[in-house]
Amino acid sequence: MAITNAEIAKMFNEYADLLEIKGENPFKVRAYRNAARTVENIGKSLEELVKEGYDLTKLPGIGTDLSLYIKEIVTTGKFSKLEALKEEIPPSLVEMLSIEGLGPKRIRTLYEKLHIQSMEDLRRAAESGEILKLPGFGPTLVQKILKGIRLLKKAGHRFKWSEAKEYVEDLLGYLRQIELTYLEVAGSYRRKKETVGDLDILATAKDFSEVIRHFVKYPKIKEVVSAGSTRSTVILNNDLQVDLRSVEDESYGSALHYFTGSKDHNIAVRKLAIELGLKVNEYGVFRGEERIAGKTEEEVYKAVGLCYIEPELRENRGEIEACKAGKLPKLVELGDIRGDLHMHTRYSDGKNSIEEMAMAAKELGYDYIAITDHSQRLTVAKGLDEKRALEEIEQIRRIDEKIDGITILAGMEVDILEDGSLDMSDKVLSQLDVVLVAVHYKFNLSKEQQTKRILKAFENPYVNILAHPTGRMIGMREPMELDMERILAKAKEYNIHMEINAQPERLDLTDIHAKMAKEMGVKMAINTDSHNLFSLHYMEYGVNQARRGWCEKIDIINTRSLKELKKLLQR
Ligand code: DGT
Ligand code: CA
Ligand code: CA
Repeated sequence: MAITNAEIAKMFNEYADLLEIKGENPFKVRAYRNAARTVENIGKSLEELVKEGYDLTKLPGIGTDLSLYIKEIVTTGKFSKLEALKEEIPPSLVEMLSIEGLGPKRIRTLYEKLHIQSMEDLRRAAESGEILKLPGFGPTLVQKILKGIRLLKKAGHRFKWSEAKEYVEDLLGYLRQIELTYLEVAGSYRRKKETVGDLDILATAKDFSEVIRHFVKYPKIKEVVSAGSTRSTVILNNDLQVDLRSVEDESYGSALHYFTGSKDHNIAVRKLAIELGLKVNEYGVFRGEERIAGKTEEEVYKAVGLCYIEPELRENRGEIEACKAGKLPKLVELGDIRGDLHMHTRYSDGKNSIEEMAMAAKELGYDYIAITDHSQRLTVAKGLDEKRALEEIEQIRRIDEKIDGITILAGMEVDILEDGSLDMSDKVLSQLDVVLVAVHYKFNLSKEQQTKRILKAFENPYVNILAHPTGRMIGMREPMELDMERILAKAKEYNIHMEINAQPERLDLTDIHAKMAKEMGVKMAINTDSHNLFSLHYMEYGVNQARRGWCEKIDIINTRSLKELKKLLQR
């Protein structure tokens, strides 16, 4: 693992902070800070100096001990003394260092005098005014501390990809008002992760300082955290952090690759490079001093003996091996989708009529949709009893007859009851074109019970699709405990398909489960579960998740023609 001087300096500074919090000898603390400064400023890679056998003690401020620590860090990537010290000190105290106004000395005072060990302790002491009694702690500082705690809390918050997208589109539009050579959002956003921590934007331009000046004037900014010559960080009104960076055009591909991540993917790529005697970083691929690639990502991959890998696959979950074996998937695309097999109407808890949903889907260019209102147990959703179900089927048939250019399939989202039986009679199920089954209550059964419940439901011969299989709601509800492998094996046996539910807070199956399903030969349907005609476009989020799950067109049943789909809906 290559390590930069900046990373080494950071470790020494962190170590100095911890020593200071601990109340160690100030001379010792200063020695590490000096060493950090030296490391930052030598202008030559310490890693290379160590490789060349250079005597590090010749560097200012580096004695025998420090030279050994540098060697340790360069060879292992770790500073064991720092790791050990971290064990000793409550992690919250370290976290407090990121609060503006709190340095190691003040944190030590808080710990010693008021026994503050957690953020909660700190907040209470700040709010009660207790902190004011300490020497050097005035009202302005207390306000700063309270604000810092709030910011830290928010930092733990991740944004749904769909939420981030709204901001991204607006922000990119704004940035394009000035002349840019390249502009791209990298990071987890580009990898289409279900949630993103922050946005990492990469841009190049003739005059980058102008880009930064323009960027920090974006109207939706709440706070400009920093604005340097090649880099700026801001917080948007919704608390989403955005990092904007620039590199030279000739490094653009390398920087895009580096900042797209994931970190694990980058590390794996870097390892390959090292085996080839190359060095990869955000500036290029180098053989010695010579840059051999870096303008495009394709070039970077080629230089380390790989083909281009789609961002959604860059998680170090086998993509590098697959590429080498010529087995990378050709990922499904939004344009491959020919219909949507899960949506609700006013017959249950939807907001639009069958006709309105069909017309909206036709606008999207779909060949077919399935109307899948809820069954009776879901009383809050005005679920259908047998009589109303039959009535709706009749309606669907009539409207399908009337509307040209799209086929409306009669379906239903049937509740799986606690004992695994279905909330609708076979008499009704036998008349439907597609039957979705789903769990909507009793999410907390044991893994064994929950798995059995679903497997029991699969035994009903009319079941086609398991909707939102784990029931998770991002940030709100944990997934049910399930033996997914057993469920997928049974699904394969019975020709039942899994849903990738495209609702931004569901995205269920997850990427990992989707990959597992694919590997086990289970097909999936990407469905929006729309409750009004405006959410039919959620399909994009489902496709993102499918792509992260390595799915190809062939793995997804609603990429098929109606005729082929109907075959897949036979058991
Ligand atoms: P996020 O923001 O938490 O959703 O996830 P990312 O993947 O966007 O991570 P972020 O914003 O911390 O960093 C953006 C990319 O920069 C990351 O995907 C890979 C690269 N990167 C960041 N830190 C490191 C690092 O320490 N080593 C390597 N190799 N790459 C890094
Ligand atoms: Ca990020
Ligand atoms: Ca970032």
